[in-house]
Formats: sequence, C-alpha cells, structure tokens
Amino acid sequence: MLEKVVIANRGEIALRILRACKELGIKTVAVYSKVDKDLMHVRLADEAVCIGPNASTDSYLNIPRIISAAEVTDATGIHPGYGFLAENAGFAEMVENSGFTFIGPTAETIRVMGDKVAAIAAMQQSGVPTVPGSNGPLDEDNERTIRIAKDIGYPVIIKAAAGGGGRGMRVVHSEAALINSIFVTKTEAKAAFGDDTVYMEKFLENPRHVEVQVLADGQGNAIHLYDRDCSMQRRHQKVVEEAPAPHIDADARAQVLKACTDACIEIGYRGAGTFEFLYENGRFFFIEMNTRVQVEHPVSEMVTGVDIIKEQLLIASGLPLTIKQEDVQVNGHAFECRINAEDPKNFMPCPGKINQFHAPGGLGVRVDSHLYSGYSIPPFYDSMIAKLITHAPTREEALKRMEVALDEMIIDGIKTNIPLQKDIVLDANFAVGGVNIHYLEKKLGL
Ligand code: MV4
Repeated sequence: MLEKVVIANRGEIALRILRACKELGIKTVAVYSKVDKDLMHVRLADEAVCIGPNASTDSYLNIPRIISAAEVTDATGIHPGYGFLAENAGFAEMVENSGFTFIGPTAETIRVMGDKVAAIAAMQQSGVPTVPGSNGPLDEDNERTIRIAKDIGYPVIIKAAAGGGGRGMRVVHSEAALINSIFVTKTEAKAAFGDDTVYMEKFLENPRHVEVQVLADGQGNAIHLYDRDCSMQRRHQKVVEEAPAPHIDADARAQVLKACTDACIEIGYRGAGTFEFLYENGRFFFIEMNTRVQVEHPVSEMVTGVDIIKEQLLIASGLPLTIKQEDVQVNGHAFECRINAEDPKNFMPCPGKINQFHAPGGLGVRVDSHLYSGYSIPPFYDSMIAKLITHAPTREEALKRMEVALDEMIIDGIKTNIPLQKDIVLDANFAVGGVNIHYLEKKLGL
C-alpha cells in the first residue's frame, strides 16, 4: 500500500483526496502556494510544504518544486487531482523516474490520449464508436482534404490534435470555406500548442455530452461505473452534471459501456478514466478520453457506491481491482451543481472573504467543498468553490432534493452562481431530461 501521498492540488479536490488517503491509512502531504496556507486540507494534512508564490506556474505547475516536496517528506506517491499537472505526460514520467508512484495512468497512456488523433485511432482499434472523419491528420493534399469533407458531408469540424476541451476547433459549413478554415485552425494550433496537426470530423449539430467512467488496474481488469450527462455547460465549462445520463437507448448504452471496458483492457489502461462521447439520435460517438479523475466524479460515486479516489489509490498501490462488473449497479439518480465564486449575471470571477458559510445537509445531500466561515477565496485560481451533490431513488426526487439544498446553502460575503443554479434546477426542459450541449447558452441568450 502507498505509505505517504503528496496531494499536488488545492481546493475541494485536495480535501477529497486527503479524506480518501486518511480512510486508507495513507499519510498525507499538502503542497501549497503562499496564499493557500489557510486551505482546509493544509490544516488537516500530516505535513504541509509551501512550494512557491501564488501564480500557478510558480507553484502547482512547477514540477521540480512538487517533486522536491515529495523528496523532503519521504513520500511514496503523488496524486495530481484534476487540472494543473494531472494530464501532463512529462510530469508523470518525471514522478516515476524520481522513484515515486504517479497516481494515474502511465506517461505513455497520457501521451497517446493527449494526441486526439492517436486517441481516436486507439479507440477504433478497440471497437469504440467514433465520429465519421478523416481518421488521421489532414495533409498538404487539398484535393484529398476536399474529398474527405465531401464524403463526410457538411458541416464538418476541424480540430487540433493537441487541443481538446473545446480549444482549437472550427466549424466549416461549405467547401468554399474549407481550406482557409484549416489554415486558420493550424495557425492557431501552432501558436497555442506548438503543434499544427489538425483532423476533421462530421460536425454534430445538437448532441448531448455523455461520458463513461472507468476504473482499470493495468493488470487485465477493467470496469465501468456507467455514464454521466454533462450537457449543461457554458463556454465549455460544465455547470450541472448527472448520473446516469437520462433517456439513453438501452442497447446503444450496453454496447458502448462494454466497448469502453474492452478498450481499457486492450490499451492496458490503469487508473480512473473517462471516455467522452457525443450522443445524438440514439448513437454514441467517441471524441476524447480524459486520463484523470474528473470534477463530476461524485455523481458516479453516489449512484454506484464506489469511492473512485480510494480505487485510484488502491490501483496505484499495485492491487488488482476487487470490484466485479456485476457488482456495480446503478442505484437511483444523482445531480451535481458546481458552485462558483462569480457574478451570476456576467460570470466574472468574484473572489473575496466568506463571512458565513452554511452547507446544506440531510439524506442524500453531499457537499464537496473546502470552504469555511472566514476563508478568503484568492483571485489566482479557478472560481469553483463547492460542489453540491444530491442523490435519491428517482431523478425527480434527486432534482427536488437539489432545489431544497440550493435554498439552504448560505455563502455570504461574495457573489456566487447559486441564483443561476436555482434557475436551471427549476427549468421545465431540464426537468424532463436530455437537453443538448447548446441548451444553457441559448437559455442565457448567448
Ligand atoms: C464536437 C462537436 C460537434 N461535432 N465534435 C467541444 C469540446 C470538445 N471536447 C469537443 N467539442 C465538441 N466537439 C463534433 N464532431 C461539438 C463540440 C462541442 C461541445 C462538446 C461537448 C460539450 C460542450 C460542447 C460545446 C460546444 C461544442
């Protein structure tokens, strides 16, 4: 078993990882930037090391400082959480080469999934359904590119192989605009990622974002924890997530879940992972794989009863998966509302001091947050300050439970998006379930 883990992150996920470590009897090391000395998990950790000034690039993204912290504390593993260095293959490699366990997949897997063209190819090999597309990078041969687009049918989307999460893409509606759009996307990709490789897919106009949570031990065992719907988003930032995804075709779902675990075994996947799909007209289309634990993992935990972070720690300790697929059942329904320190009207971040914090509670209510009364939210990092999660036997009951919980939540002193969350939870179309990725932006009049 891992003996001592460095938590290379901050905020709610650092606290979430700390709790899982404690339950497993693993010692914890918090690493923090100067301004983050008062974070809840820093207080609760066995040891804490300041790794630098407030800017992420000088602290949470500074690889030598994090590895040094592991060295001086005699840690054995490093958990990257999400964001920051979680999907940095070079970091995973350096952690392992320094003699520590990286709590996540191999550097090689992270590298493959970071290259979206390679990721799609790997998935196709394993029978995961993908979007009709170029099946490889676009080259200098414009005639060939024009033919591919014609075969796929317009509209098409040009995506940077090094992109993902909504960065470096462009929709093309006609042959007249194709070659120039590719040129512009390549130029932007080169500037943003240092790699101008692009590929083409059919542009799906009104899909839902449905993702599959997996756990694999890298020893030939893989399970899925069913699916989540994350379609309620604005500018590629998820706002509400739920599990399981509502109104999914049963046969398509069974097929895609099986394909995901098959793919994990085929590629030797290790750790927690997420297969991202677009879901349209009863069909799944793979777009990307995330090789980290995700913000929205709690909704899957609530409906399956599996502690994903604990499983990550057990897998990283070299233990084979003990959970069998047939033991994983979906029990009821769960929602997660992301609570952000931001203006609910213009979405500007609103850091500042929390005068009073009251977390809602009761049966089926979970709050993953590092907040406490008197805590000051620094302006240097992400504005997400809490995740409010509700669980109940039915979707309708879980949604009502969220409505009550949002009413009970008090975050005094700063602006939050709680008013927006209340608005979404009371939305008649959201209540029916299955709204697409454009729903929230249209609702907000964007
Ligand atoms: C697409 C798409 C439509 N068709 N690919 C955006 C984020 C990145 N992960 C992939 N994205 C999309 N890829 C095809 N072939 C539409 C989007 C997209 C989107 C996807 C998921 C969640 C929100 C989104 C918002 C806008 C566009």
